[in-house]
This record gives sequence, C-alpha cells and structure tokens, in this order.
Amino acid sequence: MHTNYKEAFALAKQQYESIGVNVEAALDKLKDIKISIHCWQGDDIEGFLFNQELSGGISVTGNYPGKARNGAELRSDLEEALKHIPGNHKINLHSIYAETEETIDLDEIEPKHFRNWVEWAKQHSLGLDFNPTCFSHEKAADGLTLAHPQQEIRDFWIEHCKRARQIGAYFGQELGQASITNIWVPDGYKDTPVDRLTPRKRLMNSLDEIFSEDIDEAYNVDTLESKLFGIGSESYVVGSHEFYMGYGLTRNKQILLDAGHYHPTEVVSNKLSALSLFTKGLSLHVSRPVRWDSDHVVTLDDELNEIAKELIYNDLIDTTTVGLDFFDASINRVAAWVIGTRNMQKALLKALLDPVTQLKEAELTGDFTQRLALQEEMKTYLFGAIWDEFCLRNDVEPGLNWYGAIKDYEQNVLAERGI
Ligand code: RNT
Ligand code: ZN
Repeated sequence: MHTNYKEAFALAKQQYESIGVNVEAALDKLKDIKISIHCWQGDDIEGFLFNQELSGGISVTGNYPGKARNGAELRSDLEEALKHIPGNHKINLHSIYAETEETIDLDEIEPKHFRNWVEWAKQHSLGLDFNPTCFSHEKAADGLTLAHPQQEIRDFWIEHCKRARQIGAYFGQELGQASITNIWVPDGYKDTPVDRLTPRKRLMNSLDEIFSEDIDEAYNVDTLESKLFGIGSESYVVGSHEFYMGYGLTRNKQILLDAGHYHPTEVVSNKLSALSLFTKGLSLHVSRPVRWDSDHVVTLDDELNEIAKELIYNDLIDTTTVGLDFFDASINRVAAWVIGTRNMQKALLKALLDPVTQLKEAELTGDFTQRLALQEEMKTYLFGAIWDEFCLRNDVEPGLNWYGAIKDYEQNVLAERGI
C-alpha cells in the first residue's frame, strides 16, 4: 500500500503547531544529534584479537547466522545499518577491534592498529569513540583487572588503559571531533567480600595512574562506567555508582550511566538532572535491561522516552554523549542496530515535539490535572508522520521500508559467510 507521506506530515505538523510546537525546529535539532553506535552488536563482542570466551559477567545469547568475523565484514555491516539510520553519527569501538598482522597483546595496542577504522570513518564522515577492553582475556580470568591484588596484573591493565586514551586522542585528532574513551572494568566478587575498601583504593590508584598523562579534551574525553552487579560479581562490584561518582567529581572526569546498571526499579532518567548540576557533561549507555542487565535491543519504551525528555527538556543534550550498548545474537544483528538506533532517535524527536512550556507552566502553577492530561494526550499525537518526514529529509526510507533491504543484505552477504 502506498503511503502518502507528505499529506500525513502536513496534517501532523498542523496538529503539533496548533499547540505551539515548532516542528521545523524539532526536525532541525534532531539532525544534529549524534548517537554513538556500538560496533560490538555486530559480532557478539568477539573482536579480532583473541579467541577468548566473552567474560566479565556480561553475556550474549543467540546464534543468528552471519556475524562479522573481521574488520571488513564489520564495517560492511555497519555501512548497511547506517544506510537506514538518518543523520550523522559516531561509531564506538573496543580495543579488541584492533587490526594487526602480528600477534599483539592489549598492552601493545597503538593508533596504527586502528588506521583502517579511521580511514573508513573519514570516508563516511563518522566520529569514533573508544573503550579499553578489560575482559575476555587471560589476565582478567579471575574477574579482577585494575583492582587486582597483584601489582603485575594491575600494571598490565593500567598500560592498556593508557594506550586506549592515546588511541582516543588519535581518533580525535584525525576526525576533528573528540573521542569519548570509556573505562568499564568488571572487577568484583561472586560472594560476600571481607574487605570492600582495599580493592576500591587499588582501583582509585590505578585510575589516577592512567589519568596521570594529560590529554587535550578537544581530542579525548574520559568517562567512567559504574555497575551494580554482573554474572559472577553478584555480591560486590568495586566500581560502584558511588565510587565513580566520587571519583569523577573529584577528578573532573565524566560519569557514564548505563541504563542496565542499577537496581531493577531504579532508572537513569532520574539521575541525569542531579548529576548535571555537578559535572560538565554526561555520558550514557542506552540499553534495555529485562529482569537483569541483559542488554536487550532498545525499544521505544517508557524509560527510553523519559531519558530523552530529560535530555531535551533540560537542555542537556548538547553536553551528553548518547551511546548505545546492547547485544542480541538471536536476531539479525544489522537490523538490531537499525531498530535500536532509530528508537533512540524517535524518543528524542518525540521529546523535541512536546509542548514543554505548557507542561512546565501547568506544573509550576500546581495544575497537576492539566499536566497529566497533556502528558497523556501527547502520546497519541501524529508522531509517526513527523518521524517519517525526518527520515525522508535525511535520505533514509520512512516506515518499515528499510526492512526489505536488510533482508536482501542477509541473503546476499550474511548468508554467504556460512557461520
Ligand atoms: C558491561 C558494560 C560495558 C559493556 C561494553 C561491551 O556491563 O555495560 O559497557 O557492555 O563495554
Ligand atoms: Zn555499558
């Protein structure tokens, strides 16, 4: 059936404008919002350096055929996904996505091992973000890295993280936009610890050592990601929320909030405003925890909408890095990127189309009945037609029209991989 997008858009625009919403401004704004798309959805976080099982208390389930096995395949898959994602974005890499001829360990990574990624990013006008990979490695086998009791093991991971920051700076210099280099370590204990303090001291000292080299924030910005628990670190995680909040605020480093890293009824949307008063920028891993930190593909659910509202209503979007962090191997991995990223953008657009002045006015005057009525009414406004228009203006198929292309790609490219 042929959809008359232009007509639908005109009607929707009229509807929003009748309550004072500037639709054109919303469309313009969304165009400038970069999402940091995580490369690791494409290959179940395997990377190219080692043949190690995924560790660190995170887990990918599913065996959908056709995962990427090398840089060329992963970039090709990302290109396919990007064809169906409107706007201009960043790709988030992990250290294990280094490409080398020789065998190197994580304390030997250098900018040159990421040259292919940088050349590709330039060709496609993409930014790059980065992460040290402090898991899936023999030196992280006991679940401890930067907080390890053995100096030698800590030193290995310290060196790895130092190099990761330099690679971030290299991305920043080459691509003309700062790279976000995010440190997440799995360190923790399965069972009740005796000493909760000393590992945290060790983590603090390791981080101080990593950050002892000054790097221009025009090129590289450091972020730190906390966690409540992981598989195998149920009782204690060294890098907890309080730990990194204290660390970040005293060291002038950004805090990264992952939507799956808190108690099940605790939400990151309610943390952004508070933190924003004390930091000069925030970072997010938008993910979808289902009963635990399961990293499901992001859907347009209530919490995603709340996150977007917080960023838009409070003008935090320009100082926040919106990164994605999900990994689902039970569905087409390329489609997972498209669905998750488009959902993030949809939530942002939805928030941009809210009558914020009226909503705030109702709240300020204590008219909570009007606030609720308006909030609920906005849920059924003709949002879909505005989203379709955004896609069309940014040379991407509206609606579900991208799906056929992904199915073709699956048949012609993914199926050929024979895995
Ligand atoms: C793990 C963290 C971390 C990882 C990625 C792969 O719980 O969320 O961000 O998912 O670094
Ligand atoms: Zn994360």
